[in-house]
This record gives sequence, structure tokens and C-alpha cells, in this order.
Amino acid sequence: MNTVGLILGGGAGTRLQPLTKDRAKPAVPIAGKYRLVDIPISNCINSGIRSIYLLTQFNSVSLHRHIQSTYLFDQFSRGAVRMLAAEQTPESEGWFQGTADAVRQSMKYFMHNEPDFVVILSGDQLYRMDFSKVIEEHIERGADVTICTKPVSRNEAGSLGIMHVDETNKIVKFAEKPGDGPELDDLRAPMFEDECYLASMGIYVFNADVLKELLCSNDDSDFGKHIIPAAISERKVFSHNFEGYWKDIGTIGMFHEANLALTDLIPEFTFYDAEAPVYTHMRYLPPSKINCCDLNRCLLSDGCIISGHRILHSVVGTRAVIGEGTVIEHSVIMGADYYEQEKSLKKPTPGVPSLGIGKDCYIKNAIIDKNVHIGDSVYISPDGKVDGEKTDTYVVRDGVIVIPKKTIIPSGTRL
Ligand code: ADQ
Ligand code: ADP
Repeated sequence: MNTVGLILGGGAGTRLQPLTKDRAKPAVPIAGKYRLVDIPISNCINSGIRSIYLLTQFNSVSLHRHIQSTYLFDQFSRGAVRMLAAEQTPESEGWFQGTADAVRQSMKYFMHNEPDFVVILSGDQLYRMDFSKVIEEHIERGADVTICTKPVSRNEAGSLGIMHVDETNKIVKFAEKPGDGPELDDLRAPMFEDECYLASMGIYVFNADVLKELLCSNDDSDFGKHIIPAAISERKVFSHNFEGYWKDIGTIGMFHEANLALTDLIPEFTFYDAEAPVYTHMRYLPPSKINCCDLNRCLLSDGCIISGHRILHSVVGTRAVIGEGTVIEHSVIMGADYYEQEKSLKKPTPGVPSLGIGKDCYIKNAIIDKNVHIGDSVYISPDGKVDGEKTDTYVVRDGVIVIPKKTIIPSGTRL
């Protein structure tokens, strides 16, 4: 069976700003040592899908480097992860107008080998799924399209695609992001006792010829708004009921929460699974060194030098350097792409703190992006700030303070 995996790597990336300021969304680091794109790519590889296309709006240096250096298939197993960035051609303006438009513009590349099935995936979700099982069920049912679904509560339902199915799991009704009004009342799933709604996970299996027909018969730009509702009225569209952990991590709040949830005693999602590992770039970093710091409920990546006082309920990324007496709570520290001595042969610039986080700092409810220079006795917390507040040094979103990549914060600063 010839299956292609398509990963929708993100539109303008506004919901994850400022993490997407200098990089494409798929390149955003997660869990200290991975990048968002490692999740759908690993799910594809572990499901036997080795022809993978990543559709992005722009092809950032970090994304390119990551894909090129990580997903090296050998000549015997055949496979490739190809990046398709929105491009200017005589037929198009050069920017994907929406998800369906991104897939339509990329069709000439991924249809080249005449696949039987196309699996379409979001690039900003945390889950582990064996797509080969979904495809098996899809074939058994004689489906044209299969949508992976999950029951969700009412407060989540309004911002997702919600559907009704019949007793054979054929989808008979669908509303994209119905909001919290009367439209949602009518969509409550009758088969569950609690107030539950059957939501689309934005993960689709299409028969390749059906996908082609659906996309070529119009110029609709979006899957959720246009292509899926049209398919439901004209084609055999089924629901695949997924039972595992699944989280959308497309906003700062959800991204922060999903990272910190990995530090739970028994996390709902774990990156450790011998059967279906999450792959990433091998860096050959030394073990992390801890100089008398109290670490509690933390994920600590490789190559760190931690001299802090206390780190609680936090994720610490590769090559993080944290000075003596510093306290970090409920935060995601992304670490650094290099060690200071590697990068600069020249002397440190006067007035610019060293790479990493200095001494006696206090950091709470924060995301500290990579390669920051934070001095000594710096205080960083979203307390007392309003959502949406933004300066050159920080952005506050969903109750989390985000320090953008490469920011320099002098000693003694109080944010
Ligand atoms: P959303 O995730 O809100 O809902 P959408 O904004 O279309 O839908 O994004 C889907 C994926 O495509 C995301 O990973 C996004 O980053 C990416 N994307 C968006 N625009 C893109 C573009 N122009 N080029 C490349 N990639 C792009 C969808 C479904 C809902 C379902 C939820 C589940 O429409 O029905 O409930 O997913 O999260
Ligand atoms: P402990 O709980 O062990 O007494 P603290 O939580 O007081 O430790 O913090 C230790 C370090 O963190 C101190 O050296 C201090 O510099 C820094 N710190 C803690 N809270 C703050 C704060 N509100 N403002 C600035 N720095 C703080």
C-alpha cells in the first residue's frame, strides 16, 4: 500500500508568537530536546509511512537544519521527509491561503508516485497514534475519507469540528467550530452518558483520488470549513474513534501546559515508548551537571550546567546554564543551541550577561526561549501584567510570560 503523510506545518503562526517570530512553527522546541514536527513525523515512521511531506509557510534555517540532520533514511528502507514551503509560481501568489490551499498547491509533488492513501496531519498536536490501524479500518469500511475523533467536554467543543455519527460510525452531521451557542446544543453526542461531543482531531485519511477530486472541483481554502463539510454530504466519511492521549498545543497557554504536564509523576503522555519512540536530532551532548540544586518534578535535558537553588515543575532544555541561587518554577526553559565558548572566540561584550540564566534570579510561569542572556538577580513573572502585554523583552499570553529567543536582560531587571 502506497501511503503519503502530509504534515500541515502551520499558517502565520500567530497563536504561538513570539516562539514563531524567527522560526517556522514545526521547529518550535518541545519537552527540552524535541521539536513540534518530531511528533507527527515519528507517528508516520512508526506507522510504516515513509513518504512524508511537511507543508510550511516559510522554511526557517532551524527547521531545515533539523529535518536534514535528523531524518536520514537509508537506501534499503527508502523514505524521505520533504519540505514544501509556500512558493511563488505563475499560478499562485506565494502564500498558502489555508490548509486546503496548502495541500492543493503541493499536490503536484506528493501525487507524483500515485499514492493510494493520503494521511493529513496537524503539526501542533501531542499524541501517539498508529495510522496503519486507521488505514486498515478505512479499507474495511470502504470509506472515502476517515476522520480521527475523540470525545471532548463542552468547554473544548466550541473551538473544534464537532460531528454526529450513525451506528456504523458514518458521519452524518458536522459543524466546524460551532461556538458555545445553540448550534452546539444540537451536536451533543447521544452515545455518551456525560455531556460529551465527538470532535475532529484534524487527522484525516483520504483515498488519494477522492482528495484530488475534492480539491480540484473548487478553490475552497480550508479543510475544516469547506472540504470536510462538502465531503460529508457527497462521500462515505467515517469516524475513527481514538482513545489515547491527544492535545492541541497550538497556543502559548496549551503549549506551556502540555510541556509542564510531562513532569507529572505518571504523565498522561510519555516520550518514552520502546515500541513507538519519538525521534529527534542526535546531539551527542555530555550528561547534565548539577551543582547543588533542588530539582523537583522536572524534565532535564542533556548538556546542562545547573547551579541554581531550586527548580520546580519545569522543563529544562539542552545546554541550559543556570546560575547559583536561582529559583525557577512552572516554567519551560528551552536552553541554548551552542555553548558560549564555542560561539565567541572574542571576549564577552561588556554589559551583556553570559549566555543562559544568571545568579539569584527568580522565574515563574514563564517560557524562556533559546539563546537568551539573562543577568543576575533578574525577576521574571507574569503576575500583575495583563494578557497581550508586549515589549521588546517579553510577551504575556494566556497567563504565561514569554522571553523571545536571543533576548538580553541586564542584571537587576524586574519584569
Ligand atoms: P484548526 O487546527 O483550528 O482545526 P487550522 O487552523 O485549519 O485548523 O489548522 C490545521 C493545521 O494546519 C494546524 O496544524 C495549522 O498550523 C496548519 N495550517 C493552518 N494553515 C496552514 C497553511 N496555510 N499552511 C500550512 N499549514 C497550515 C482543525 C480542524 C477542526 C479540528 C481541529 C483539531 O479544522 O475540525 O477539530 O483541527 O485540532
Ligand atoms: P527559599 O524558599 O529556599 O528561601 P527563595 O524562594 O526565597 O528560596 O529563593 C532563593 C533565591 O531566589 C533568592 O536568592 C532570590 O534571589 C531569588 N528570589 C526568590 N523570590 C524572589 C523574588 N520575589 N524576587 C526576586 N528574587 C527572588
